[in-house]
Amino acid sequence: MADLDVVVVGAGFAGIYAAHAFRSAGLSVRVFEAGSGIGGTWFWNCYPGARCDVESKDYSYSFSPELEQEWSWSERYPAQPEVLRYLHHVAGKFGLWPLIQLNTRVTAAQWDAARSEWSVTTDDGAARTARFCVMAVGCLSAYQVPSLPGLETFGGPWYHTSRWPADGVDFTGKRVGLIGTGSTGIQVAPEIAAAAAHLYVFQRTANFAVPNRNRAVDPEWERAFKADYRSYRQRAQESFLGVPITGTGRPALAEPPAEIQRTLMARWQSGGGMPFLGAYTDVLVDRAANDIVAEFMRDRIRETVADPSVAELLCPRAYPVGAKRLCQSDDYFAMFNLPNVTLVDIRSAPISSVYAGGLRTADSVYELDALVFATGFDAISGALNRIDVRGVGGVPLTEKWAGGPRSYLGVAAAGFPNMFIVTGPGSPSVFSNMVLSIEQHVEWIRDCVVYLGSHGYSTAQAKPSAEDAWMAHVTEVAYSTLFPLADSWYVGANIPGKPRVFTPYLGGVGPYRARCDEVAAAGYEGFVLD
Ligand code: NA7
Repeated sequence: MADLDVVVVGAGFAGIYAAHAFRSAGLSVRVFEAGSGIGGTWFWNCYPGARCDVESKDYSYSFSPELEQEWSWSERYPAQPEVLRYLHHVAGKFGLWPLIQLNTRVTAAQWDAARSEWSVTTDDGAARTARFCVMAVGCLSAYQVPSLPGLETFGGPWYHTSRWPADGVDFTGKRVGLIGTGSTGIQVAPEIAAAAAHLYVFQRTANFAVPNRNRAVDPEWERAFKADYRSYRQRAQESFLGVPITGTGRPALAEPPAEIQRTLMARWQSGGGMPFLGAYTDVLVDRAANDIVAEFMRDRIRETVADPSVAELLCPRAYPVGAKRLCQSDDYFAMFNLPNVTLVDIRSAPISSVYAGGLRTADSVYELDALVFATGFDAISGALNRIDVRGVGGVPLTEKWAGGPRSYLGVAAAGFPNMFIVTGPGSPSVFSNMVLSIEQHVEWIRDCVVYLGSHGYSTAQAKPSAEDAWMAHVTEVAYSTLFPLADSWYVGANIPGKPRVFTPYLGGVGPYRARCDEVAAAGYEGFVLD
């Protein structure tokens, strides 16, 4: 008999809720977490300026109305330390600490067909067996540092934003080089600029950013909002993104130009990426509509950045707006007006090497005391591929995914019985409010496990045909939009050699939930139950 009913890998939002959900269903569960604290992505990404780009009222668990009422967020967009405090509160309130083993990295998971159980090995050499293995490893966990020639010779310290020293870094008086201008680079740059003698921002691709208009939560507003929280959550579950936003419901191309400008400006003034991009129905599917919004955003850069040549360099042109994650910042573009900030274009003159005293590009040399990499992640599949997962017949997951990650509904992979993935490839995952999607996935997986037990089954395995059909649907939906036009981490383009597959499901959170419910109601259609 297996040691446990369920092993959960990872103690971020997903693993924490999984611990609660499985235990509440009467199952024995243990969570293994590599970090020395809970929080997953929110534990590791403790760089200055780290902030969620989904509003706190949405980026929070909905499973407990009591939790919902008792917790107060201080800001519209929560900063990393507050997200961690929230997760600690949740773990304490629901008595989850005894279920979580920190400082323990899962290195391997092997399916034992004879015993119908998983054998899970951790880096302390221990092995546990469990009937079910739930991978809650996160979509943005496996960070990447580009292999720059000579990095090992650099005389100063270098950091990746996703492994930031817990006690911070003092850049006072330092010349700092920042590589990476995605969501993370845009958040960390103004913080470094405020302390450093000089900040050099090495930009390969200019990115779009909308203002946050972050602010303290008004207690009056909070009271009124909380009175309606339940029905708000219901609307969120049925929505497209997991956040109920109100668009005009019209295509931009059918709107008079002056009206478009008024609408976009109103949304720009109130801040936030989802309401801005969601203003019109055609922005993410029609290039002409997209161009109107992109030009509006470039105009905002031009009116913010004093030096016209710097402004032009900051104007994104390489991809349709929204096709890469839309960045959010209140101070990134204005930062380039500071005398101690220099923008360096490494698209036209790439970085050639790092040397002891700094960094060389194709046309210049930059003397630096410290380097910061905000260069992103091997997203969605990276964390799972770093575990030696072996399914039926000892087949490695990396072999199954050699042509790109795939799964049925984003939660189960053919050939890997009783293994479930929370927000895996093919799930709305990063294209949704992650917390809401995590709750939906965990509850669906829990219900499946309970169903197996109550119907006398011991295993569930996705059928290859169901997986093929789901991934074909994921691809079809993606290619009906502008998303595949960008070299983004959504398609794995940021990782040299990674197969280009669009894995997040763009069909919407509400329809996805409905499909999952149908599958369950049909006795787990698309699965072989044994
Ligand atoms: P991203 O969005 O993947 O951004 C990484 C940035 O690093 C981006 O500007 C990249 O330029 C740049 N990059 C990556 N590799 C290199 C090399 N080799 N040389 C120069 N520049 C490089 O990661 P983030 O951490 O910012 O955000 C990830 C998600 O977290 C975000 O989408 C939110 O969902 C939260 P590129 O664009 O590839 O030219």
